[in-house]
Amino acid sequence: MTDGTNRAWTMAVRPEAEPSAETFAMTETAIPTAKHGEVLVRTLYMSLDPYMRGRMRVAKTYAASLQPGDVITGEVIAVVEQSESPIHKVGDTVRANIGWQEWAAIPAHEATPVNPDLGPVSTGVGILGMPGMTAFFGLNAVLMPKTGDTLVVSAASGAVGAIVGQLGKLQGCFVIGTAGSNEKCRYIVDELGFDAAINYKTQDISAELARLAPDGVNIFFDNVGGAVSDAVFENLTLHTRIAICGQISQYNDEETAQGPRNLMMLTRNRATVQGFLVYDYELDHDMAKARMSNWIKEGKLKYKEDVVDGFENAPEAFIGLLTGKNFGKLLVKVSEEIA
Ligand code: NAP
Ligand code: FER
Repeated sequence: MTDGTNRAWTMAVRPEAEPSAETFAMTETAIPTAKHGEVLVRTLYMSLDPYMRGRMRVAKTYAASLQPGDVITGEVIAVVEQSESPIHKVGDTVRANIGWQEWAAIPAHEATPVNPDLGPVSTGVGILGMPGMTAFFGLNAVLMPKTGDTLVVSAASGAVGAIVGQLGKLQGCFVIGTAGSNEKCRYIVDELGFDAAINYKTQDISAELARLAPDGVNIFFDNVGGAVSDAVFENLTLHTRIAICGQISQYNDEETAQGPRNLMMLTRNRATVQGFLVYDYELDHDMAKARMSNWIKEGKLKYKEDVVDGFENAPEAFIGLLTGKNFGKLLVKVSEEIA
């Protein structure tokens, strides 16, 4: 039960490189009450995602930067505890952008219902939420795979990458993933059915790609940038298509991003590079969620969650996300469904 306190994590100090414990501060306030048209929600799971690092820097982007003292941005899965709106009733499970906090009173229309028939509610911020939609639309709408294509995906054991590789297999691609440990590499091949994996920390990525894909890489779903991207660029083929989903290897660099360093490879191969954001395809998300939910139920699609227990552990978990400590979609479990 609650003691009436709402804990929140704020950005205390803007990080200059890797975030550290000093980046974050916990605040305690009274749990608010919902006013007319609002709902009071209690957080079950917080989603920790790489984009949050971007919000901590001063940058011109589609979303405003965090200022010192602001609650860290983020989506949560929550339960409605009080409703002053006909849109949601007490006990409903919803997804909401309330940031890293245990409770919030928000306009009812800012809480999105999570359909429990599609899967466990935590998947609403994972495979059936933002990361899953990123995989689905980045692959299908941007890269448009064809049967027989060789697909390379980086950060392949992660929330987005693991889904990209499996969707690629369902579409008849030869799928190679890169990941940062032998355990992650074994997982994507043995459990998820990827054709091959490269440990980018211990193997010569470019040489391995040349061996595994002697005719070159047809499509590349890039989550990391840096040295991994450079190695893939050395193994392109005619008309390779590249989707820039993210560049996590650069997120802790305050300097302006360097590279890519070998753009002539695009010229030689008449290759195409396209960046995209998951929000570009929002109108089609429900269709993709229904389809992916069926594939999960049919055993065609697997997902792994890395659930860290306890609201107080969010900063440490987030720091680990930027160094590969997570294994699967990173979530923080904040409270039980039944309080
Ligand atoms: P995730 O892959 O579950 O976790 C991040 C992983 O990145 C880590 O586990 C780590 O795996 C890898 N990593 C960390 N530092 C790295 C480095 N220096 N070099 C190479 N790999 C590194 O996270 P996610 O949520 O699925 O996000 C993956 C990417 O998608 C991120 O770049 C994110 O920004 C992007 N994204 C983009 C959109 C969009 O709309 N465009 C939406 C969602 C996510 P290893 O152990 O394998 O290194
Ligand atoms: C992400 C990385 C970057 C992401 C969004 C962005 C939703 C957007 C960056 C920008 O607009 O500058 O993982 O996920």
